[in-house]
Amino acid sequence: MKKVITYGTYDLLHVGHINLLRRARELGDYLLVVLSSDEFNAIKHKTAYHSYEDRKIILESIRYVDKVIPEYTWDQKIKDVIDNDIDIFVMGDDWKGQFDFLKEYCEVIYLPRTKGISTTKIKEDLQLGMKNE
Ligand code: C2G
Repeated sequence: MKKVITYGTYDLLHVGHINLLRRARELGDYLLVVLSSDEFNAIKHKTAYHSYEDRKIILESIRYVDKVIPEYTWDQKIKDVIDNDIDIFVMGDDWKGQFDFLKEYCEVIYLPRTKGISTTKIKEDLQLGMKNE
């Protein structure tokens, strides 16, 4: 069984997230999502609208996702890859190169981001009373 791992906040779920999760899952047979805790989001200078618990329930309902565990620090990736017997690490290419240190432990793949959508854009557009054009 080929196991894939990916990380993220996954707040205000949108098609960019789904495209990433679908492509990541299609690279193997099992997808583990390591979901940023509310405390870790603060370290990333992000404030999620949904709590960790709600973001976890939402992710677990997605057909491409097999398991969700918490992300507490920048430094847990090597342990996560080893402990979960991971074959492939996947992130959107806004992170290109940032996680190449994992190549010692698994395949590292950066997938093209989905253009025109982001959680930040959703928040900004809503404040302006706009919809996604
Ligand atoms: N993504 C994407 N296209 C978008 C928006 C996001 O492909 N339009 C991808 C990102 O590249 C990332 C995943 O969706 O791989 C989750 O995005 P975020 O929730 O913004 O994750 P981020 O805050 O980048 O967390 O340790 C790593 C961090 O936890 C990554």
